[in-house]
Amino acid sequence: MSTIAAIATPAGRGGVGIVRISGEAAASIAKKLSDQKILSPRHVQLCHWYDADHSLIDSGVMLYFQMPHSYTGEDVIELQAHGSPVLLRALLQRVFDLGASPAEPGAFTRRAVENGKMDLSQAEAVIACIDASTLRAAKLAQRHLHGEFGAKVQSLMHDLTGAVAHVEACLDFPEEEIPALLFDQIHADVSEQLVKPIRAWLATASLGERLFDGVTVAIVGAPNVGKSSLLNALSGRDRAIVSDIPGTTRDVLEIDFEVDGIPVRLVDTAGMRSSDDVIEQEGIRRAEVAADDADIVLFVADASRPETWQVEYYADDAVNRHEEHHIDIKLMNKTDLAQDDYPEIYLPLSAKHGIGLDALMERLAELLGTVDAGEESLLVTRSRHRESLQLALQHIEQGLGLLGSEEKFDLVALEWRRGWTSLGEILGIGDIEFILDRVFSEFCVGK
Ligand SMILES: Nc1nc2c(ncn2[C@@H]2O[C@H](COP(=O)(O)OP(=O)(O)OP(=O)(O)O)[C@@H](O)[C@H]2O)c(=O)[nH]1
Ligand SMILES: [Mg+2]
Repeated sequence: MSTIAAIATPAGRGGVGIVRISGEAAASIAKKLSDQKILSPRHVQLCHWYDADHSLIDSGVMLYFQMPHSYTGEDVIELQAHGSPVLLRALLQRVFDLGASPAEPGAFTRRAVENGKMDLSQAEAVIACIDASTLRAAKLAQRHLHGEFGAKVQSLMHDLTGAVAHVEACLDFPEEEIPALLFDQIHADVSEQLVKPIRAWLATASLGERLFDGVTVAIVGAPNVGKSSLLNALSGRDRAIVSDIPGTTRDVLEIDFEVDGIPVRLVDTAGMRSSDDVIEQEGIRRAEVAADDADIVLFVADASRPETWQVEYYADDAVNRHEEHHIDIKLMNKTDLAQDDYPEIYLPLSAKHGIGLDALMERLAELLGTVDAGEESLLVTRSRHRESLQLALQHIEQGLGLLGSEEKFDLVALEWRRGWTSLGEILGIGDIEFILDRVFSEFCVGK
């Protein structure tokens, strides 16, 4: 494999910038580049790095990780230079001139997988760690990185191998010699050790994926009910313009916050009503789209104006298809002004005085399924893993269905082998070139 190099720190200025080199030529490139002619593995070496004309590019710290004790499993050099984009580019160019080639996104981690340093699910945890936007998600990714997730897949694969072995052993015997009870036992074992846990595991996927992908929550309702006030109150920032003039918000406004560690994009929209104003009409149209696209829709009404309570209030309006929207939570705002009887379905709120926000957060958490997360380390967090688990389950269940009929042992074994392959794909076992391409396309350069 060629020797690769890239800047591992993010683009832009910073205190320190790192150039990473991995491969056979890494050490010799480092020696040619610097005034340090003896590399000492796992030691911090202060050095100067020079250009071809012997002019100084930068000075800093060099680290040498000798194979196989490195991230990639190859010889790795890290040059910790000043975080100047121009100097880092010059340093990297010099490394290229000395024989390294540019690293593709994720190339270092891909080599780590190919050299057996980590399995594919751990490599995905690396990107998940980097991409996580809440601490809960980042901590979960850390646990996957340390192999708890992979270990569970391996134990399923182990149990499935056992089941295949049992079935295949039966193939070698004439039917009449196989005790009928044996099949009941295999059936029970596979149901208990594989079907049940995989089903339970798959049930965690919606929360797991949400922790990383996040959800969108749209706030809709009539003008002047306090939608923008709610956005400000929830985010704790004075972000949206609030006024007593109906039709204040005309555009769609988004802010990011979190509910129980789930990243939430909160979307404020224009109040819905019929309007002759073309700009307001466009705002209302965008509000419709935002509500359509949202995972969760909050409907806000004004306690002091009963005409804003009914979602049907909008129904006769040509521009408004509000009734068609799926509304998840109905909120009665301005309960500080009026306590009139309103339908029980509404959660009471006063966005202006911060009342009712905790109950709203609780309801949101409930809807997002964050409660009862159970064993966090075992959450399925990636669609790729979910798809492989679903496929594995399908094959295992198909095999189970065939188990009753004795002529079909070979088909049972075949289905279960397919199931095994699907599980293996999660860890990157088997013919995985296309899976590697899919996984590593999501990485950044230098990782
Ligand atoms: N008394 C009281 N007034 C509130 C409350 N929430 C909002 N208001 C007031 O209601 C008015 C409208 O609030 P906004 O947040 O701008 O309402 P909106 O729904 O975003 O209005 P549009 O953008 O026009 O659709 C402002 O004067 C707010 O101060 C509340 O809980 N109690
Ligand atoms: Mg508004």
